[in-house]
Amino acid sequence: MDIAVDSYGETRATELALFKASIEETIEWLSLFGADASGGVTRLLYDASWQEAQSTLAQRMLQLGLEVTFDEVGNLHGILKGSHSHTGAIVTGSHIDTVVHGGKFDGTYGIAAGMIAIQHLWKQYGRPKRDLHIISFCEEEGSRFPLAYWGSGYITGRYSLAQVPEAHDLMGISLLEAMTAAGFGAGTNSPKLVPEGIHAFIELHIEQGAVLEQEKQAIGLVQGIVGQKRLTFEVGGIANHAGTTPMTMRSDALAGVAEMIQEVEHRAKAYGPPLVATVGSLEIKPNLTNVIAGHVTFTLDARHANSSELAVFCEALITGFDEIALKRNLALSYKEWMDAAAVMLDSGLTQQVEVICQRNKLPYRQMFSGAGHDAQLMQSICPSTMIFVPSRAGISHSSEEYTSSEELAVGILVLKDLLYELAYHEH
Ligand code: HGY
Ligand code: MN
Ligand code: MN
Repeated sequence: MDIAVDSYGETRATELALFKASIEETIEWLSLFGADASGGVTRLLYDASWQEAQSTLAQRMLQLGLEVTFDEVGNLHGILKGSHSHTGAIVTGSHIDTVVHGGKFDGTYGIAAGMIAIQHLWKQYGRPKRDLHIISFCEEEGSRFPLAYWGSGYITGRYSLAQVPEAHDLMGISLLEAMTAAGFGAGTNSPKLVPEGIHAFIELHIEQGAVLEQEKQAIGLVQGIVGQKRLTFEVGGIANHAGTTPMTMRSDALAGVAEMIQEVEHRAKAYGPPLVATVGSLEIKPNLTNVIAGHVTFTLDARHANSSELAVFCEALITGFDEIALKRNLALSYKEWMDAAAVMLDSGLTQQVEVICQRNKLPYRQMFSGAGHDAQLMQSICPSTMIFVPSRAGISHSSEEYTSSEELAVGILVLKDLLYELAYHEH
């Protein structure tokens, strides 16, 4: 998409070309950490590729001249100290972890863009008034452990090391064990670094949907982020011989779960947008051709722009599951391990971004985010906003995830202007 950024003519065009080259290089470089055979990226909290990505990012931030440190849970902080630090930091950033076989841009873009924007601001305007503070959040996806937003949850007080949540990965390794093995946790030399009195948080991110591309918009102003619940269900039946067990004498856990999954799709379609509900993972035991499944574990991811509607939908769905289990003589239990409330982001910051888009004659639109983000938590401790750039065909959480470098560069231009307004002028 060719964006006419004509307000400053030559200057902005040169800037965009620099941003384009830098973001292309940085995204390609970061995608090497956890590059997998599917052509995607798999970087899970505290695993080897995660450690490599965070430590080499730290090196890059040091080379930029930032003050660099890791906090207790492994969030990476890069700070350009301001002349009036006490007036509250301007924080930007996103998450370094990915889903399994994820894309190169989800999370990574916001970190790389923040580094590029801060580097250019420092060069062009010198030291800011407020600290310019970038965070590479250690975990947002919930891909390795049944727990999400570990990084921003630590910063915002949702999680604390005084009570590390009981969560194990598929290998049975606990969050505490993995964190300790990676050199983090209470009592390590990484400080408890929770930036005090943040003045504003900005997250630049790919849209992960198709709206901006379809409407040929360059920028999405995110008014709010949907609420999200994630639950794991256990369904117990009776493992038995596939050949000798009559159809009328079975407690088939998998047949029961199949009916429950149909129930999810049926109820979600009947409820209507913006509600979405997904069963994304399934584990069958003993998972053999000639054995009736005795136990099935599956997950539910349900989202809605209104938290109480989301709760009503999930309660009704679980009642439906109970009825299916009763009818089929199955045991049903579940654990809700994520409940992120729908949030409205800061309208004042959104208006500032809107004026920047108008000044640079960028096509933009207001929108809601169907994906969860660290900004969803940061809004609980400081005014927060998000800036979206288009995703090709709306694809994300896939090796097909793509945004052109031109579109990424325009996002950096908007981020840079907003950081300039917030950090170099004290309001
Ligand atoms: O799943 C999400 O909404 C986000 O990408 N973590
Ligand atoms: Mn994601
Ligand atoms: Mn993300």
